Amino acid sequence: MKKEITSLQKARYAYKPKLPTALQNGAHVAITVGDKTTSVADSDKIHELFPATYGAPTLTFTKGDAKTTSPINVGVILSGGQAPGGHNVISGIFDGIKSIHPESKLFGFLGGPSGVIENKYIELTLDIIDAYRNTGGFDIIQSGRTKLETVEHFDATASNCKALGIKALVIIGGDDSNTNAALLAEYFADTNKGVNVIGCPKTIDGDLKNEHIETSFGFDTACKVYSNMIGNIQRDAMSAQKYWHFVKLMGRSASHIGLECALQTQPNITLISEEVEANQMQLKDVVNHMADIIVKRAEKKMNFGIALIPEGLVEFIPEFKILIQELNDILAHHEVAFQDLRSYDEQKMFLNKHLTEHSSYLFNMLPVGIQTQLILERDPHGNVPVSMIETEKLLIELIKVRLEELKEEGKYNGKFSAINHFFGYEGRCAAPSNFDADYCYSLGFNAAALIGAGKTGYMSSIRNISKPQNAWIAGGIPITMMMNVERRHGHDKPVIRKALVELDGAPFKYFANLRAEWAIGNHYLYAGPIQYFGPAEVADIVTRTLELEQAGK
Ligand code: FBP
Repeated sequence: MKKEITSLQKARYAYKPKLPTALQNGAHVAITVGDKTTSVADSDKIHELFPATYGAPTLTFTKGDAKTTSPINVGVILSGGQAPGGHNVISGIFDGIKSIHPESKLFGFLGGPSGVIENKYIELTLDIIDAYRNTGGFDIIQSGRTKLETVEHFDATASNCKALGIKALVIIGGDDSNTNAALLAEYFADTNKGVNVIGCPKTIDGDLKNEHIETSFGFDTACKVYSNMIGNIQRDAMSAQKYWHFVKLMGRSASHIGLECALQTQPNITLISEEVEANQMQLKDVVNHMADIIVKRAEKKMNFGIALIPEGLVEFIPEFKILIQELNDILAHHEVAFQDLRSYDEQKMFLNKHLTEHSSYLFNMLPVGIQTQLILERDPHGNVPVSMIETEKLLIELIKVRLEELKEEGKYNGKFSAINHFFGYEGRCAAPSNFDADYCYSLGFNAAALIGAGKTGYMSSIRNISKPQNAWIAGGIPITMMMNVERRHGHDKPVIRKALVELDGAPFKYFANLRAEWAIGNHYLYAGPIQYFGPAEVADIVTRTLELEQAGK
């Protein structure tokens, strides 16, 4: 049966993503070499761990002249959670290496990093690429969370790449996957494997960013999808005037998604995990803060509202942070013994034996549902699956109790009826916005330029991205520059430093100035669905975060 496609998909196939000027002649570029770099912290340790790749300079590209070169075979891996625009990164790599030499080949390893270890791959031909241009999802080769970490993994990767004549491997991933790209690049350089490694910054979470990586791809589209949904709920709340909607938003640790959606929709309450931590707020403080706003709105006969809750909140509430660290260490150091325990009661006894007194007290106070969610299996990078922790439900229950207390004290006379939502998967595979379509294609094409220049251990970097594409700056950033040492899985590890919401940054300050008004008045904004066609001020807008961060630059 012929595969059916929608009219929109057909129209999107025809969309030609825009490239920065430096890449408009092809992936042959002229290179300006910047200063040697150091890591963001723990430089001695990172230097010691990455002797072959540490300290490389930043690179900036301008248009180059076409040269006679030989074909280059390249491998690509999609790693970690889906993010809109992954297919465009791949089509950018494809078109980029073909611009270097028409006989260059692109191989896609299937199912994430495990594909390269197990040698599962397909050759990505023009027909395949054309069927995925400007589409959402990672289904072209699928993704996975396997961690490339052991020497066996590295050796298998090298020999599988070599068998296909692959000279460079592109890892499209978040902070953890790009950390692994750096480890792989180092190992290959140290052992002269003849395979280079390039990273591309992916994650809807928006937490892989710094001076040179201004945003990770997918954040723009995902936030626009969630903001549209939040706007729709706000309209419903205004219409019915009877529900409080508690919306948990994906984003793992950082609250970038929550903050961006707040800027796009102006809801009544938005919790920012980084602020909760900075103010050392305990769970009861968070509950009281939310209850206070609910009471104030009830006094104005508004028993409805919207609250946005970042999914990583619990990891930032100091008492929970300690509890989670202790649970991580127990689960990492007693993995086998813990898995052998048959019932939850036995597991709980085991945990209580190893937790400190304070953490054990907190753990036992929590509803059983939350307890079991806190001990769900960590991903291969040691991350707690925060998307599974029903923080929004926990808050609703605790707020109900608090409002009852206030009622008894004669301080509240409203009605609290709450509905919980979780927005995450709804946005991760949306068709990329024009911004993400252009940015991702440019990141991929630029990765081809780094490969053509024979670089390794670099992340593809496109800067100045709140401006039109002609002003975008293409180049490469050594991955080691973004690294520091953090405790993961019970051990100190070199990792890319996560970019959390900066409380002295322009986006947070803008939000903090206005949130009191948003809390009590109804200043809701309705972003509407992503527009792929139409005037630039509707179809090509960037996130408010990027706009505020780059204002005046
Ligand atoms: P990445 O960091 O891999 O980009 O993942 C993003 C994310 O969507 C997080 O926001 C979320 O917590 C997590 O993936 C959920 O992943 P999974 O669906 O594998 O449980």
